[in-house]
Amino acid sequence: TFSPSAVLVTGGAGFIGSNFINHFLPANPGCRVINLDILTYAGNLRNLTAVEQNPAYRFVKGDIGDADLVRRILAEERIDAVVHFAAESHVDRSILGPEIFVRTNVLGTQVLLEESRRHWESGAIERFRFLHVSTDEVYGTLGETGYFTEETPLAPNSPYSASKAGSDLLVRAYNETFGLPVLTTRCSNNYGPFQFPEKLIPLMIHNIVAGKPLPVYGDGRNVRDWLHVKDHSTAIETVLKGGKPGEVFNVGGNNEWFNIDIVHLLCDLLDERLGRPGGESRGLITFVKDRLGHDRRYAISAAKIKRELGWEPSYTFERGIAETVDWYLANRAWVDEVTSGSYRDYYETQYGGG
Ligand code: NAD
Ligand code: TDX
Repeated sequence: TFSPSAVLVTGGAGFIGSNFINHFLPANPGCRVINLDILTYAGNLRNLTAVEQNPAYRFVKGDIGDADLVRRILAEERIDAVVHFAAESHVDRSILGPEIFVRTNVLGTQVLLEESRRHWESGAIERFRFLHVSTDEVYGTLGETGYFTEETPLAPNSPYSASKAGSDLLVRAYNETFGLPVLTTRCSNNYGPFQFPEKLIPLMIHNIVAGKPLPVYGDGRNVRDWLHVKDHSTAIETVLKGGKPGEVFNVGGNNEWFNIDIVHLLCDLLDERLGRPGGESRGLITFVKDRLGHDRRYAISAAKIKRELGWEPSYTFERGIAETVDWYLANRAWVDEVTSGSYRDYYETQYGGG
């Protein structure tokens, strides 16, 4: 197995990246983590207060598309692994403005790959791994049955997923063409602490607490497979250490839900915690215009990572969602902070205020 000594994490101030660092750093004493993040609306250093004093941790504010900066970090820190989270990640934003998705997700990944290749070919380090964090959305959409496997052809439907698929193909090409030791993970929908309240679960929690309308797209019968972000973090660590370079690993929770059922569940959990009469929050549900190009169903087979690397999720959904609801209730200051300013502008464009 591969055990890195200095990991460059990109996008480590975002939802999954920060959860990954909070897990990985204490679990791997002796390994340094350098977090490169440009701090867009989605990046928040408050997600990292648990590690900021750790001498093995360093934050660098900057752009993955800045080749000189990336080159300097790789060389000076003697990086032997890159775990690449940095991206524009929200589908609705990609419909409103696709350009930044191509710039960050496609061009940014290309810069990281190119600098990684030069660093690795320079012989400065003995071993190297580039782990690219991707999504099940690159496979497109499923009907009522079936699962995405690692062999499912890529068929992205949104500007977001198209930009992620573009990055996946560049990662593949750097392996085929240059022999760069890359790994790709494709995970289903994550939930848990520090998720920006533009995504379904934290948005619904936020609006239920505030007594605001709960915008359910279309008929609410789109299906997503939900995985706790801590389980995603252990999957990434497992693939980084044990995966064979050049390979793709799907990651999922085997946990499919209709959107409307998730919203009902959150309403009921919060009614209980807020001491509201049963059924009250469900009254906030508002069916709104469907997302353009809205994928009907995602379902992922995580059989390969289980079979080859022995990874399995540890959270049940029942426990994970209850803990997540409690986390958002206990961390309202975090939510207030990230929902000010530019978030409001976006929210108003997407939902027309409310
Ligand atoms: P996020 O939007 O919460 O965080 C993205 C982070 O990347 C932010 O901290 C942001 O500041 C940073 N970033 C953006 N552009 C950058 C740039 N040019 N240079 C440096 N940093 C930059 O996203 P997330 O939900 O944590 O997702 C992380 C990764 O996981 C993404 O690549 C996403 O495609 C993938 N993914 C997400 C999910 C999910 O359910 N959220 C599921 C599967 C895969
Ligand atoms: O207000 C809403 N109402 C609603 O019905 C929002 C925000 C979403 N939805 C629906 C759309 C989707 O069917 O809920 C489902 C989940 O939506 P998102 O939270 O936006 O996630 P999704 O589009 O499935 O993409 C997510 O999972 C895969 C992440 O945002 C991606 O980064 C990841 O790649």
